[in-house]
Amino acid sequence: MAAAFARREYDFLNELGLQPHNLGCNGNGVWKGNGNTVTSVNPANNQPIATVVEASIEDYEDSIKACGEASKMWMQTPAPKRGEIVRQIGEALRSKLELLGRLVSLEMGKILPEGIGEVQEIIDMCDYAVGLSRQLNGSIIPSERPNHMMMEVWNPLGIVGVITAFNFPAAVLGWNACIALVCGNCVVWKGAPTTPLISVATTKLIAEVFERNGFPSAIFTCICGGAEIGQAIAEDTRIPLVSFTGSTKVGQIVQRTVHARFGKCLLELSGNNAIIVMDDADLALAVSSVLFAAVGTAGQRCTTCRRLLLHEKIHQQVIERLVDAYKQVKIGDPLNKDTLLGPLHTKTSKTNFEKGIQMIKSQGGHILTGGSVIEHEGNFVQPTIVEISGDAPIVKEELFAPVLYVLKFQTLEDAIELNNSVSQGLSSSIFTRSPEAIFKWIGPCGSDCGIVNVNIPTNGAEIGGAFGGEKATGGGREAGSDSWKQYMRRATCTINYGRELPLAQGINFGFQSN
Ligand code: UN1
Repeated sequence: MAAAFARREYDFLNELGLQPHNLGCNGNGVWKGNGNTVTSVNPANNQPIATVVEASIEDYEDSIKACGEASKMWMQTPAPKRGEIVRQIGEALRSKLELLGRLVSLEMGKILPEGIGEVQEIIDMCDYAVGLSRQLNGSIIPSERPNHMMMEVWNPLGIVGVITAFNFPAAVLGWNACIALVCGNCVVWKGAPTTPLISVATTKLIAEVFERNGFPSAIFTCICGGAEIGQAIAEDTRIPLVSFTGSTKVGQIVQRTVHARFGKCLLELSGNNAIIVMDDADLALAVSSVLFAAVGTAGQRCTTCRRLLLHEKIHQQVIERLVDAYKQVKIGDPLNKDTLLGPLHTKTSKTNFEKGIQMIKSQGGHILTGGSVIEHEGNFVQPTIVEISGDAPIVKEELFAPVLYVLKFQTLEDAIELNNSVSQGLSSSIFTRSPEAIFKWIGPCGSDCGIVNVNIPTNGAEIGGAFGGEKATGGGREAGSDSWKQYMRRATCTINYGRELPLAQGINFGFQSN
């Protein structure tokens, strides 16, 4: 008889191909795992959900070999055919949208609509990538030489390593994998060690599509593991591109390692995102936006709003409305319909919140609401608003929790300067009705971030745009727009179809062979 999950409410995991004990590496079409056994824990009560056996370094080696083999076939498959496979992956995900969304909510701790939204984000990426598979266009460039043709051709890289974080355990994989696959690359994915069930369930769905179509499932390889596997990917010369999502600190190590072997990196690192509210802003719109941006996902998005910059004229009014809104936020089980704020992902996150609050107080911060952990078996904390000086060192850091710093300003220039005064440069937003302020904000002397919004929150980006940030956020761009170019190598081809050898720059080399 099949073993049963610890709780009946976890039985839905069967429908995603999961069991109480799972193997975490799909090398060569066979699930295996000879590494550490990790327990996936429900952040709402810190009770085990199921276990996963991670990959050992030997498992990693086998899987990469199989992936490399599969790569030869995949890169020669016509791009629109690759798009067709990605279309079917989108369909497979659609058929499990609710179930997979529930798993995201259960294992990561975000509320159910956000869990489902995350899976929807991969589906959107699939749709986008299907269209893209017929538009990986190169270009023809006028040659200065007679009877010469110059053009750019885009070819696959081979294998793309994708290392994702706990906070978006599914969507960020989608941004990278959908594009990488239509571009003709195989994918090696290492999800966060604390969300292995999402990694395994997602990979099972994807592997099934490849197998059904007669392709080796090693084209999409999942390797559950910790830092050791991450390091192996960063060091591996068989992986020309490593896309990494995580902290600036770890990202810097990944970048150094990958660059040391002349590999390419796509980094999506820490944010410290601000919302500016001008005195002409629609305050109702601003308050609802700040609530979603600062409290959504329990403040664990890289796009979470951490700094609220308020014009002095509306400063007090916005604080009052916001404190009132914060008090109404329902905290609880992320799977419950009314919950707006679920738990933090791990016990360590809860401890970091406590340490952060102590630091805020020691740096002169004044707590306007919240500021405490909630005594409960899960990792719950109160959504918190803090009044603090913009110079306090903690304001410059990314505390991955629902803590919002409120700062006051007098002019738009001051607000922009404050926005740009941190090392990170991911997302930013202004609330105003003034065209002058809007265009200044998005222009050369405005926000220095990769995402520059107007009258919407800092988070919740659509997949059609390029996603990523400047400065310590790492400079990478994922998802839409022309991000696909990073997943391919550009060949500049000059073809001489004449019988002469005219040289560029008019150089006469003075030799003619008969
Ligand atoms: C992240 O937190 O790593 O824009 C990504 C957003 C989401 C993605 C966040 N679409 O908030």
